[in-house]
Amino acid sequence: TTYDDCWLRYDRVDDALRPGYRRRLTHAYVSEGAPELGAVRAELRRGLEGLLGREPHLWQHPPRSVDSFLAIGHPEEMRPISETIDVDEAWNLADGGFLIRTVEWEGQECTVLTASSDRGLVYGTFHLLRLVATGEPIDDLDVREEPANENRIVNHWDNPFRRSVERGYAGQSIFDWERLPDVRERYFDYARLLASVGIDGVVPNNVNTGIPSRPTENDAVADRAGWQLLARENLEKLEALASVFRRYGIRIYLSVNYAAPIRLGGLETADPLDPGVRQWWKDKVDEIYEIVPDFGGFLVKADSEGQPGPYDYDRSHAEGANVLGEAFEGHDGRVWWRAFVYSEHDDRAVQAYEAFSHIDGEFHDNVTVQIKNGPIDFQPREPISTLFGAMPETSLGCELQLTGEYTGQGVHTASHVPMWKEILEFDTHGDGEERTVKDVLADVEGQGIAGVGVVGEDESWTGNHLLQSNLYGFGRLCWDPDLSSEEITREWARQTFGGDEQVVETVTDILLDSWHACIDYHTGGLGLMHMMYNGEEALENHYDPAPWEWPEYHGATAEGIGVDRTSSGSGYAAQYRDPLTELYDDPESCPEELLLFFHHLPWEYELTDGTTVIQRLYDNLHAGAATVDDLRERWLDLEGSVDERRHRHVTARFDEHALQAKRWRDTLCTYFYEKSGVPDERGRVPTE
Ligand code: BDP
Repeated sequence: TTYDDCWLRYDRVDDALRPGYRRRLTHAYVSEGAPELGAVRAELRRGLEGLLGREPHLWQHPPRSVDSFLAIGHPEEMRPISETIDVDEAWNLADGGFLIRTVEWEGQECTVLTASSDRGLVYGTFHLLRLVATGEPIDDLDVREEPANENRIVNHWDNPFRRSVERGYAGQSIFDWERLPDVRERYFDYARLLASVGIDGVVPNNVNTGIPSRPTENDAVADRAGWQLLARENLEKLEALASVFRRYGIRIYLSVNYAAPIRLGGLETADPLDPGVRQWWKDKVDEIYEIVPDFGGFLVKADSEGQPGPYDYDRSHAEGANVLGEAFEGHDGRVWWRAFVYSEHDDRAVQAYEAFSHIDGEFHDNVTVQIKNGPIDFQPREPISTLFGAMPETSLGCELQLTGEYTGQGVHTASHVPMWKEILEFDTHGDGEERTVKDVLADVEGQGIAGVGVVGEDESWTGNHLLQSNLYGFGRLCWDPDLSSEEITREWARQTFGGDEQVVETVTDILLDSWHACIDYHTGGLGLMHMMYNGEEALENHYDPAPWEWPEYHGATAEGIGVDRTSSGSGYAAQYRDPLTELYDDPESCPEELLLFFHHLPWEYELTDGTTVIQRLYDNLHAGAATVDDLRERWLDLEGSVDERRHRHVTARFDEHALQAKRWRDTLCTYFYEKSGVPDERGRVPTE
């Protein structure tokens, strides 16, 4: 292949460990039947050949002449499993869960891998291969794993046909609709990457299904936008894609356009209460299932940024979503309805809550409301969306962004894993007691986590080799939000860069330190955000600094900075449950890292340690850029320990990252100085 294997490199394990692994894994008795078991066998061959230098012998019955073997299958299908494992325990595992145990069977040692579902066997296989790839012992296994989140989905913002990727920084879309139903090797490899970390759903097309995101002058493909994927001829293509992902236990979904009954069905209206519209959606969903029997469902961006929706007919979002939910009755599918909706309110932070909190409990069972982690838009750090504490009667999904739209776009090394940890661990105080976002999510049926995709045609998949860790970390956290950022990052580094401890430690530390640096040089670290350049629509860049462009987001004036979002200001703080409202309302108790998100304060307002707001901004902006220099140095020190190709690639990214961090630092420092007239105590910010 010409593209990278990411964390599935399966580099040869240490000589000292190899004999032990070989003994246990060279003979494998694997059940047959489901397409997933074909994937299990193929991965064992590929993985063990790489790791152990020898392909395993695959058996269709228990191998008798060997001391030790691996058995993979469903609890009742295979005697070495049914006779050594509590079959009920295995059947009762949540979908995707698996057991791996070391047992003795008829005088032979046996490593048993079993699950309640075919995808569980796939996950278990990847888990076992990961243990080997990270040098863990496998002689006495007792593993029981179940996913914490029921749905773990990647949302691609890929524009079909034109193959551009909205907010994609790693080249063209990997999905080639013109050539489908021909399938590409890349689909298999992508499915393997996803399944290896437990992701079970893929939405291959952009939520913006109607308007092309990057218009060109002669836009011949504008009429071949994502909404057309629902057309019969494209459903055949969809099935070809689904047939690849199905082997890895992954279901395919579609982003749909709310006006599809008009655009595609030729109806006069898309009013959700119109009987003809209801029937049209029902027929369409039935038709999809005839072609794609394990279709996952729809993702909908409605009434948002130019997309049509139920507001066009004066209907609520619950009414809008339920017509789709009903269409899925009798099918195992789900509607993911995004809460990314603006309202009339001046403060954008307030808006999604205004549109959704009052319709809690009104959604059909098979509708999930998908909420972005923060109230603005995937900024380097945001407070956690108030909606997570406000919709106890609704299936909720949390939407995260894997791609670095506002965190350096495939160039900057910015791990999102620590940010996601902070989000999932945040206590919403939902029902008056401790309820973290991860608990809120885990408690209802039909819930899950969705991540906006990051891959493209680039040989590195993600535009920067180190950013593969965000795809890896996303899957691992969806599976087990209790894992620490450090565990996840180490695991990833070990599989991606091999067993040299110095390399693993350095890469892990670089990534763990990268998020704070990113916050500091992009925002000054006190809760400001959205200070990026937008530009002409066709160029929308969101990459360069331009604090003058959207002053309403930072509120800088001659007197002070920040936005009053307290209960008596825009009211955003009042959308939280107690005691959060109180906490954020008072600048004395508001956490410093969000202070200027909630408060407009004088430039020389004193922080707890006596430093002024303006001085802290200068200091943080400088600290962020300095950390990037340091991350770059640490990476440069790995020259010779990391293969040249990847070392050179990441070095080039770091060179640009270091420049860009200084550009942000200098632009923001100068802007704040010009607004405030207060010089930097340490003389770093030019005063003329
Ligand atoms: C935005 C992104 C835009 C997306 C939108 C969304 O910049 O590209 O279409 O979020 O999430 O802010 O729908």
